[in-house]
Amino acid sequence: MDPRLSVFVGLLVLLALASGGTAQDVDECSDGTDNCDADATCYNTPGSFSCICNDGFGGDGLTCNDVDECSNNEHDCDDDATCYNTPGSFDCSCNHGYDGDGLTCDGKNNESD
Ligand SMILES: [Ca+2]
Repeated sequence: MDPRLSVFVGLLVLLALASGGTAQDVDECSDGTDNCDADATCYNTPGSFSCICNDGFGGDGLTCNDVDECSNNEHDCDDDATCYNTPGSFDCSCNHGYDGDGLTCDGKNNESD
């Protein structure tokens, strides 16, 4: 190899190394080297990555905690249902004497009203 060419190639390698990996991005998410919370989703970005808490969880992505929709009043349970907090979500259950899916509850005994 021409000595001038080998110097040129050497400079190119140094430039690639000095550019901080922008030439060849590392996908920390697929590598598993990210430090996202177990309840967060990792998004690879050029030269880095970001962590976003999943739906139903709040936090900075590195630490995510369940949102208690029941105590925060963020649920959409029927007025005649009881809200039960669950990890990442919540359940609605119609109160005794009411039928429905928890989001909509109908009284069974209209004659007792
Ligand atoms: Ca919850």
